[in-house]
Formats: sequence, structure tokens, C-alpha cells
Amino acid sequence: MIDFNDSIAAIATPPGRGGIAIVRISGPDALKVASLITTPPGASARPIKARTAYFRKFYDGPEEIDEGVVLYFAAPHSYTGEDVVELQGHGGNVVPQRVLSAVLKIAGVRQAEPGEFTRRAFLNGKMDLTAAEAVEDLISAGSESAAKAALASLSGAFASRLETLSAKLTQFRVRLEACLDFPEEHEDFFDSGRAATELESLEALTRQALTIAGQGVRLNEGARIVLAGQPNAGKSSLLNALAGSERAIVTNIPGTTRDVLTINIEIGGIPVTITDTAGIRDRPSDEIEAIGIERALNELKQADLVLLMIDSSKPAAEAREALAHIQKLFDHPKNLMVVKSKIDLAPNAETAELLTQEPWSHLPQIATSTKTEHGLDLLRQQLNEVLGLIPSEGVFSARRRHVFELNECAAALTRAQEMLELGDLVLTARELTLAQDHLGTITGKVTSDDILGIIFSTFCIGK
Ligand SMILES: Nc1nc2c(ncn2[C@@H]2O[C@H](COP(=O)(O)OP(=O)(O)OP(=O)(O)O)[C@@H](O)[C@H]2O)c(=O)[nH]1
Ligand SMILES: [Mg+2]
Repeated sequence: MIDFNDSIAAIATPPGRGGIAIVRISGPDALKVASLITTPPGASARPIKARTAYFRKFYDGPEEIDEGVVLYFAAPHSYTGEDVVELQGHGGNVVPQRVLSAVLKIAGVRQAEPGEFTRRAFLNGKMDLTAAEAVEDLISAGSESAAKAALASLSGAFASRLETLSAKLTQFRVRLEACLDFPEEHEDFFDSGRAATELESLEALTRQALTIAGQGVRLNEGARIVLAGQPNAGKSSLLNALAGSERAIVTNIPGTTRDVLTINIEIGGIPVTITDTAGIRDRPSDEIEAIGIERALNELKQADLVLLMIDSSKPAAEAREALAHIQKLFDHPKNLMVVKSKIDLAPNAETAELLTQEPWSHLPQIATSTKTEHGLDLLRQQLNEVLGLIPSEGVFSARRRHVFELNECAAALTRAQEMLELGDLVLTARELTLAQDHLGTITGKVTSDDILGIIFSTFCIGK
């Protein structure tokens, strides 16, 4: 449990060489700290007004340790909602640490835990949970689109969508409760089918939010693409082509790639991880290849999209075997795209014919050559489309936690509709309460200390 009576301090700027470093203090003793640090022994403290920059020397007892700007933000008009002081001194590996350790010597001040400033901001009502999480997303954004999405969440785009949803849900629940108390006055709402229609549209709204949140997660974490196929199909060559550099070893010996190799690239401004794997075949040549194949299969299970590479110059038996391996892993391979490789070589007619038949004909297919670079641009474009990575208007950053809760909310709304159809208004009401609780968990209206601990522990110290 956090003790709100103490004050916390941390270096808010990154470690290493830099012009300026900021030591941030938040809590009831912040102003006292500013005063003690900037006053030499024996001298009387000079006043520090809120939102005014002062250039002062910083002291550790009698010793002068740095000089810089002091800023004071009085509660509640600060990031955390508490009194906050910033000591902006020189950067580097030594000086900021000395300033911090001088601050920590003062009674009532302790080192902040990761994310504790933002946690206090949340607990003081300065921001909701989606905004608090967006702070961390903004800091760790790996691409411009991810940063834009995080900023949208920070300024409340996600929260306001959820609030609209929650408000509609409340309205509906009020009518439902009224009906339970005074059935005769509200029959019409339910008998006419209006209630059913409203619930249906509530579920549709939830699923819309779910789609956007899913995009937000991929923007944050990057979509996971895994290359799969027979040995020698050209997987490592494609990885190199997409990376723009020779990252993976390419030879004409089948079974070249043994281990899993993952690289991070951007496609159209979106972070993507691409994983190269050992070619999958039934009879590996040695134990190392066998382990590699096992690892490949593990990667495939976690992929957002599998690119199944088929060498268009090889006999159809290879393609059949490659697909069989995928089908063994997934009953309904939903995120599967076929990449026909080596189309600069003479095509195998039997393979070409096979790919026009079921179930191949239902899969997206794209013809490529890493030798001539044919199809590579088209492939990048298709990757964006298939993964839904082209950020739609109003995309906000989101986390897997949000997607999970929205899914649960949608499921509760589906069950509510079933109960309504059965005429059981009590159970309908119960499902709606559940649905609303799941929404509340996202913004932090319904929350437990455990969840908060997990969320804020991933933050950096000083934020
Ligand atoms: N002509 C032609 N050859 C290619 C093309 N792509 C790859 N190759 C060749 O095919 C061979 C195998 O390529 P890799 O990229 O190592 O194949 P892989 O699927 O990673 O193979 P494993 O690691 O053994 O599973 C190499 O000799 C490549 O030069 C292409 O588009 N055209
Ligand atoms: Mg390889």
C-alpha cells in the first residue's frame, strides 16, 4: 500500500551524459526540500513562489554540489496533484545522483518506486487509468504512429469512448431496474423489441472499441509476423530483404537456419517484428535442426500473422507438406498468407495448379522474388492491410489488458441479450452489471490494488 504522507524523489531524466538532469520531488515535504537544498548552512531561506523559475545553487549540507533552476508546482496544480518540486541541474552520471542523494537525506523523503508519480496522479484523480498507461506508452513509443496513438489516449480519446459506452449502459440499467420495480409501466420498452435493439447496438459499440483497441495494442507492441515453410523456400532471404540488410545466413543448403531470429522493422510507420525460423520438414538432418523445428512451431503459435513461403519452382509435394504442418498446428489457420517465392525461376506447373485449388484459393497469395525484388512493395502493403495496421482515424494506444476486458464486456452483453430473449430480466441486469464492471476496470473506476501494482510496476522510475 502506498503511504501518501511521505514525499518521493527520483531523477526524471534518462541516465547518461546530457546537458540537463531533473530531480523531481512530490509530496507534502517538496517545498521544504527545495528550500533546504537551495539554502547554505547559516543563511536564511529565501521564499520560493509557485510556477516561478529561480536560479539557485544546490547544497548537500555545507557543500555546494550543483546549480540550476528550481521550479515549484503547488498542489493540486501539478502532475501528481501534490506539491511538486523540480531541481533542474547538470546532467551526467555523477551530479544528478549527488543531488538526489542530498534530497533523500532529508527526513520524510524516500526514493520513488517505478511509476509512483503517475500512480499518485491517478489516485489523486488527475487522470484515469487509460491516460496513466498512455504516459508510459508515449515514453516507450517505437514509432510516430504509436506516439500519436499514445497521445490520443493521454488526452482521453479512449476514456471518453468508454465513458459514452458506460453512460449508455447505465441508462439501460436504470430502465431495467425501473421495470423490475414497476413492471406494468415499462412493458412497452421490452415488448416492442426496443430493449433488444438497444442492447444489440451496445454490443456493436463495444466491438468497435475492441477493434480499435486491438489496433492500439499492435501499434504499441508491434505485430508479430513469423516466416514458415520448407527448408530452402527462401525465408531468410525474405527476412533480409524486408530488413534491408543481411541479418540471416542464406545458403542453398536446406536446413541453414537452425535458431529463431527476430528483427524489428517498421512497415509504413508501424513497428513490426519478423521472425525467421528453421524450415519445417518431417525428417530433420540432425538433432540441432530438430530442436530448431520445435522452436519454429512454438513461434508460429504466437504469431499475429504467418507468412507461409512456397518455392514456386519446386514440386507440389513441398507445398502440400508445408500446409500440412500448419494445419497440424491450427484447426482454422486464420492469419495465414501465402508468399510464393523465387518467381524469377521457371515455375513448377503442378505447384501453380495446386495453389488455385481449395483451400489455397481462399488464402491471400503474393508472388515474390528476392532476386529481382518483384512483389516486395506489394507484400509490405498487404501486410499492413491484413494486420489492420493502417491506423484508422481516432486510433488510441491500448494494452492487452484493455482488449481482454472489452472482450469480457462484449461477452457479458451477448449473454444479457440471451437472458432478455428468455424474458429473465433479473439475469439480464446481472450481466449488465458485469459488463459495466469490465469497462470500469479499464479506466480504473473499478479497481483493486493488485491491478494497480502490476500496471505501475512496469513504469520507469521518475515517472
Ligand atoms: N532465384 C532465386 N533464388 C532465391 C530467391 N530467394 C532465395 N533464393 C535462394 O534460395 C536458397 C535458400 O534461401 P534461404 O533464404 O536460405 O532459404 P530458407 O527458407 O531460409 O532455408 P532454411 O533456412 O534452410 O529453412 C538460397 O540459395 C537463396 O539464394 C529468389 O527470389 N530467387
Ligand atoms: Mg533460413
